[in-house]
Amino acid sequence: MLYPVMTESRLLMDLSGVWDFKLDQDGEGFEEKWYGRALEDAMTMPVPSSYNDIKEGVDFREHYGWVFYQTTFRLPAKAVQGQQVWLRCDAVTHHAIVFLNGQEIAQHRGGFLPFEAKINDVLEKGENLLTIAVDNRIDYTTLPVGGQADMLSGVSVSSSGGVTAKKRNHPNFDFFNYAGIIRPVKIYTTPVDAIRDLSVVPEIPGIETRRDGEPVTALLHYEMKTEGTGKASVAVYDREGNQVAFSEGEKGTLTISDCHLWEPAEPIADHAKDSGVPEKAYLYRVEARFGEDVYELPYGVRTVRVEGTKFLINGKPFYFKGYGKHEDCFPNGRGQNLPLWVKDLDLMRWQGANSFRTSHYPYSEEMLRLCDEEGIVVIDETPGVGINFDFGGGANFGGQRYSTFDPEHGVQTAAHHREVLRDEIDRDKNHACVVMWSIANEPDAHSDGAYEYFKPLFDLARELDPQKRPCTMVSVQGGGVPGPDTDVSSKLSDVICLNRYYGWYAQGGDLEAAEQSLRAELSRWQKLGKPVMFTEYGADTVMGLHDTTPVMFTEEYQTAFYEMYSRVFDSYDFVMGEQVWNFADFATSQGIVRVQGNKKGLFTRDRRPKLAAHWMRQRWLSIPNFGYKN
Ligand code: BDP
Repeated sequence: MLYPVMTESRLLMDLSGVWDFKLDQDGEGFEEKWYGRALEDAMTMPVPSSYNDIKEGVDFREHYGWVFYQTTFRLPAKAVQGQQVWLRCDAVTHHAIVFLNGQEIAQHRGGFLPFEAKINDVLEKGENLLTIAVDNRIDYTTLPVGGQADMLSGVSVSSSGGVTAKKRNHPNFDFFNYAGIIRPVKIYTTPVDAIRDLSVVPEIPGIETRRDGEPVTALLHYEMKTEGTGKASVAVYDREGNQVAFSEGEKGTLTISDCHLWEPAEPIADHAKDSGVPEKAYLYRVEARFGEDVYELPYGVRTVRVEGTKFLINGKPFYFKGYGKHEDCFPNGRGQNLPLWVKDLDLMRWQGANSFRTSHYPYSEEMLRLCDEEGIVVIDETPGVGINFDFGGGANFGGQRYSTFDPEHGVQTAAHHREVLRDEIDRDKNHACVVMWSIANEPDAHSDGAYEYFKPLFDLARELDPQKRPCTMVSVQGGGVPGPDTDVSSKLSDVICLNRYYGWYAQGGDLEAAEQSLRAELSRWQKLGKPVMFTEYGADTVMGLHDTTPVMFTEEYQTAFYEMYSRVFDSYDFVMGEQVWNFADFATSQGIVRVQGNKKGLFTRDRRPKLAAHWMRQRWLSIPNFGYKN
């Protein structure tokens, strides 16, 4: 699905603002048709934002079920006359039903990807009443997965005698289940004959043997999907606005000679002198035309490929330095926060990082566009998290010991997983920053049924992605002796991505033993001959806790933990990346192992650096983006 932009043929209106809002605590909103008239006794609520922390009280934070959002708008008649008019929701978490003037126009499952509906037939000339009902319930059929009791609380429903005051969500994942209209709602127009999709695939002959600085010719293979009739063409413009390539037809190849490649940015040496737009993250403007319709795309030209134990960007071995992250802040929750995201990328470049993973769901399109522009490399993850019944018992807390993929009692997410993967690739396929798909985070990769569940998803990703990026699934520490023999990612992933907590959840406080286990495991993976990177490793650290002996939770321990892991990574050539857990502290459900959230950030939730952030900065500034391990 194309990101909506304003062009000479398309209008774009953003309905962000303060909307009316009501919790449907007694489950009567649909029966009473709240969507058919102005919401009674409504309160104010910003859009976009999660609603949970905006208003005070447990009823908001722990709400279970539906809420209703409502706003009104009028469209300028002349501007929409003779045009297709679309309403687009960038993300509504997790399940949405959209009504316009009392009529249902869209339903959508999944909280992190866009959906849209053509609204011409329902639009009124004067005021239009838009209502979005949002459900935050998660269970065995949703992604992320909800379980039967809190994964983190350590208190099962059965051991409390089955007593629960109110129905609640029980996330089988370690981040707060923020909900609401978390990204903008937009209206856009297109002419009747219109471009519906555009995909652009780079090919750079000779890239693998090219020396830095040598001129390159790039071929861009493009394909448009259109509706109606019209003449199609695509042009490419450089940063100065010069046309550098042109081709006619809905499908074709554009040739850019002396092409500027898109490359990950260098760290910012001097923030005051930095222009903000890294020279290396070069973006062209691709302009597609079909009849009267015009669509444009910022586009970076680069190649990505795995060869042996190397991850090649533009034919050169890239070393990932960065983080697992979250879209998380106070009080927006997972709601769009442009100032924070720009700040985050600046902090990354301050720290010498070059990448992050969109743990554990697709991030906002605004963020990916920023990463294209700022030269930050992204591993793009689906919301496939919590597909693991071994995990803290959260999904399996009654003591049943069902297997994750048990056909009757296990997860029922396979069809939805295909749906989100399809939509995510469709949305993000053109981003230069996206270099790999992560199909799931820490699924149960050891049980019977894991291969059968994941193989079709890998096949689907490889089939759908026009750029054929590498695919991975992020491996959990578990399943007996961790390593390639028990973990199906060894068969499926192009890059082995490990989340490891030796020195924290295992061998907590004993970094010497942790180092031995880490080395032992790495030598097991080495035999596979695939690239290995760490997508999580970290220690909870409460800012301000210090000790002369590095003990758990202190800033000294976090630093010692990262020193140990870094030493180990440096001694294995096939380890081609390190992404710490986490960029910043973040909110989680309540539980006995979380002190107001997960504290494994290098930065606090309000982005102040812990001791280890400075240590990591020294390390990463000395590691080049390319050729670190040759
Ligand atoms: C891993 C998960 C991540 C958690 C992290 C932790 O992938 O979501 O937040 O561990 O426990 O299991 O900090």
